[in-house]
Amino acid sequence: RKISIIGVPSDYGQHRRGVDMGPSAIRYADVSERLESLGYHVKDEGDILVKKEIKNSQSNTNLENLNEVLEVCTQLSIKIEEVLDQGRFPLILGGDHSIAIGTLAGLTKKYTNLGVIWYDAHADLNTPDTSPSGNIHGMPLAVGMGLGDERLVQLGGLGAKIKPENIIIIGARSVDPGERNLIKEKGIRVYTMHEIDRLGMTRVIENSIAYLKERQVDGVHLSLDLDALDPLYTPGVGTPVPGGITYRESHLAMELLEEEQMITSAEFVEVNPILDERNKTADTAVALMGSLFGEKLV
Ligand code: DIR
Ligand code: MN
Ligand code: MN
Ligand code: MN
Repeated sequence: RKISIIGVPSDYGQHRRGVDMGPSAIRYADVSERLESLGYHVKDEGDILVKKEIKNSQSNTNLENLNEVLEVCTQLSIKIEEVLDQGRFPLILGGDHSIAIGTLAGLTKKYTNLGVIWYDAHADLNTPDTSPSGNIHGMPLAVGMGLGDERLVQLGGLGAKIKPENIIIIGARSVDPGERNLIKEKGIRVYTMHEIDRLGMTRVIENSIAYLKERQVDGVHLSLDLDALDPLYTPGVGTPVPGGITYRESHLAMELLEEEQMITSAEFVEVNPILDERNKTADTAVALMGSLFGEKLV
């Protein structure tokens, strides 16, 4: 029961500054204390070094800040490998969701049939060809499958890291046309808000667990974008989308995953304290971590 916290103060995957302060906001919300109180040995590994450069707002590419994202993700993947070698649970604090490219690269040094639960309002399945924004935070899941820019795909090892049939997206309600095509083409399992409303979160998670067991995964990574929740609960995100998952549904999801003891790594991303209301979004992130790591009222 050892957890390593890794902060990744990067905002290079999108256009809104401030998300680089996410790790600070989450630490301010007492993440270490919360997890220690549950009996874990928590080591805060500090932050991955992210050089602060003046972003080129004039840039006109479909891969914004590519070199910076590559550098951050390379370092992160190395750090995660190190933490896994020590037998510790990697808990990554973002930063925008582009960091997941590094996370997946690091994790798949150990896990060869990794399952991924992508808790997000978005599918993050764009490639430079389909991206409407050029923002790399909209691409990490595609990169994980080996699609998109070669430099991103080759990061930390050869090619695809995860199989499309090992991915489950939960909470989607803003999906771009290219992403929709990819979901259909690859048969990726998606629980949109419609399915969450219809089945209820209990069945969504139970079905997800059964699905991943059937896939015989050797680990499951939870990549939780705080914009999966309704902006009512997590206003401090760069791309809020109304009609999201509730606070209680999210706790329930974490509690059900904890019961199953299936999650082997997690990341909480897109916390932007500049856009937030009195650190509400970081507080919610830490509360959800509490449930994910076994907090019980009685
Ligand atoms: C959009 C937004 N699909 C894009 N993506 C976001 O830019 O590719 N992902 N916000 O979290
Ligand atoms: Mn731009
Ligand atoms: Mn995302
Ligand atoms: Mn999102």
